[in-house]
Amino acid sequence: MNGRDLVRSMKAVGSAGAAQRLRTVRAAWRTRRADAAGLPARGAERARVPGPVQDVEPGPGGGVVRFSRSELRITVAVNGAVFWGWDGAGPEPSYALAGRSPEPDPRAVLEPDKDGGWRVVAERATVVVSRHGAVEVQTPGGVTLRRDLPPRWWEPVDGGTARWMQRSEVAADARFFGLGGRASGPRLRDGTYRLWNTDPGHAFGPGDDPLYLTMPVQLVVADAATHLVFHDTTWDGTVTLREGEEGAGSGHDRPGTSELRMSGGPLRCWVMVGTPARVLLAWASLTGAPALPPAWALGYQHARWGFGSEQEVRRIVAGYQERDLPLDAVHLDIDHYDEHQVFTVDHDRFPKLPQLAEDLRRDGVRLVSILDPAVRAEPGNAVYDAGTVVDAFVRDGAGQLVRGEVWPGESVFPDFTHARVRKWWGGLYEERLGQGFAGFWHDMNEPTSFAAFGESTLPRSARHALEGRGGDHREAHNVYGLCMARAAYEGLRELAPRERPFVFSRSGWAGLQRYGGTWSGDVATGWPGLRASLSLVMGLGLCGVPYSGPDVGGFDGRPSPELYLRWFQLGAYLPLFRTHASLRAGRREPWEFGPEVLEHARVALAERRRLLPYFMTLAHLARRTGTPYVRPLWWGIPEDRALRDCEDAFLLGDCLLVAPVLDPGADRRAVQLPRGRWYDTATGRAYDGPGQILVDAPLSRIPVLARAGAVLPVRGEDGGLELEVWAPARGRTGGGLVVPDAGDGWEEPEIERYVARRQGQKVVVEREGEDGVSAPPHPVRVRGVEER
Ligand code: NBV
Repeated sequence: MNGRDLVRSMKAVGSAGAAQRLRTVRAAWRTRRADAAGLPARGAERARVPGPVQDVEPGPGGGVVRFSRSELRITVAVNGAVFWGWDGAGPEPSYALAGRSPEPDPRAVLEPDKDGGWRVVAERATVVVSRHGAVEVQTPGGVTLRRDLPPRWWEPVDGGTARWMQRSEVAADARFFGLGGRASGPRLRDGTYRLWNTDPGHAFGPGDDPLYLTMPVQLVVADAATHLVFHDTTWDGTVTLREGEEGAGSGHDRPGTSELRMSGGPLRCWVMVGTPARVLLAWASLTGAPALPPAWALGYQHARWGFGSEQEVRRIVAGYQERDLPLDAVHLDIDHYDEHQVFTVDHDRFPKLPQLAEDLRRDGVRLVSILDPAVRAEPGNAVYDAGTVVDAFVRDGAGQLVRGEVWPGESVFPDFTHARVRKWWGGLYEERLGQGFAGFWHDMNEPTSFAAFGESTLPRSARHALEGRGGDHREAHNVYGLCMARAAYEGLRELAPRERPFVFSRSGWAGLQRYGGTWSGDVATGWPGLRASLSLVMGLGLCGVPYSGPDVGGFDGRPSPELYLRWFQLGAYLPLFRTHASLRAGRREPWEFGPEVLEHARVALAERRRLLPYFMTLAHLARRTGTPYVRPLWWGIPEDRALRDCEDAFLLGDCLLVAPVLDPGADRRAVQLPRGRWYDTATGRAYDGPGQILVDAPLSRIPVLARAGAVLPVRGEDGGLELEVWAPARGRTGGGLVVPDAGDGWEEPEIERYVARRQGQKVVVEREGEDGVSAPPHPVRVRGVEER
């Protein structure tokens, strides 16, 4: 009896739990054994610092500064980003970069600084290198944003990868954001955050760290400027953050600190300085424009692990239709596979999947398929056999296939760091397209292999191609999900060239946005989980991945009707709006929580549908500028310190401020307003920021405020585009951008620009074009004219 048969027969006799335990113990044991044999033992180490400066060699965009025991290469790129790398590290090769490294800016030159140091002066930042290798980033006006102390390496005496540490100081008033998807943010408090994509193995809450999608990206917001720093190293590491403190009265300021410890990989980083918008623009130009989701992926989607059968899917879709609730997509989880094997269908329970897909599509509902990377290691399994032919699976140092334990049983893992493997895997989506799936949901791609103790992933000694350079899982782990997303995206572009691919992935790394989005993984059902889900969306957006959203209602258990509703209302304003839950959890259809919740959920669904043109516009703007749809309140005013600390509300684009209810029993809540006039969209009442206001938040809705002067595209009652315009305050003007829907292909719609101004009691809206202004080609609805 092989392992899978054993697992099956144990399941059959009702001991699935024991079977699971057996699998996990076996996997953990394998991992340990593999690493003991495959990784060099860590012997004695020698510490190293750069030492004193020796000489310099100017080069394009900067140059090389040589120290007695290392050298530092600095290059200012044409997009304004600054690169530096120690020990000869250059910007390439890199998994984060969208293509080649940007060209050096010829205007930036290396020049002597005081005390024997050197500096590079660029348009947006000055980089000063001290005699002993401290590196300071300053604003063009000379204010220090970040000071990196000389790095320190620890090199194994017998050769091998050095680990290193980089300690940095930031302004006392600075706040840290980013590091990928973090449950306890978006503002990252004092603590240590690990850089190692991890399936926590249980539904997570704010205390769980790390999660599925980490990245060495910090966005640091301070009075003087915002900067983004990206350490382009895929290895395991930790970042210890400590916010600074400003000296009161005559006291001194204590700077904030960041201490990055990496277990290997190059010590190199990119820094971008400016406003948040500028910084994210530079980041997107470096790591790639966010993929534009098809319009339906901006609607409402419903998933569940365990729909179980075609009839059940039809029954649920009919449930939405009977109640006249909009639904744009249904997601099928691993239970529609044949014995959990990816790229298969359980024909007993899903006998006519293409027919189901076609019927749903006729009703405007797309089907989305989950995809796990693990492939059952069994001859006769078509995916395994085909993968074996192209030598697709990860091997160990001895050339043996690395086996893990995942849903299909004993499994092997495609090595997505190999172009040939990506090509093969991408081609497999043809089967999915043939089944009628329109979108793809990548799961378990940290990658996860069950383990009872130790780490639930591949052994660190597992070998990977790493694009021909060769290396092991220590280096490949964090980019496994990213490379799987790339395989899918590139495959789909070939298989269905006329449609924009829709891929979202649980794991990923810097640059994931090029291929698609993500979701928050298995968030725990509870009020803390609700809060964590907002933290993840905001944090990921600030790292350049703008499309994400939580499992509305939480992944496990059963939310109270109130919690479900509040989650639903928040989800309606997030890019990915999807209800989903575990096999073992309660149901998540909006009618499962009583008639009152259903009516309020209906309102949220209708509002989401009404806002679709706005979401489409935000998706286009994210693609063109890197600006996330969901932004922290400080986005346009990073110098407003009260906003920097505000984590329970967000801006949806330029026009709306959404203040979700995150606590039980609340029927009003405080909202921290940025400066300017804001209208409560439910009551029309105007408020003037900055400052804190108290607004009603009855169960029927969460507070949403519109910025005075905003012009936002909405769907009119006849389905056509309308402009909703919020009256500018007297003496002020407003405006907005609209990118009309151009279908799910590649057509590039033109951005429409509108201006709004007040003429007495009237509000005039005009379209700005190259030849002057004209009347808008869409109906206009003005709101908020009657002032309080
Ligand atoms: O495929 C089953 C689930 C899925 O529903 C969920 O969204 C993923 O995050 N998956 C994890 C694997 C099992 C988790 C216990």
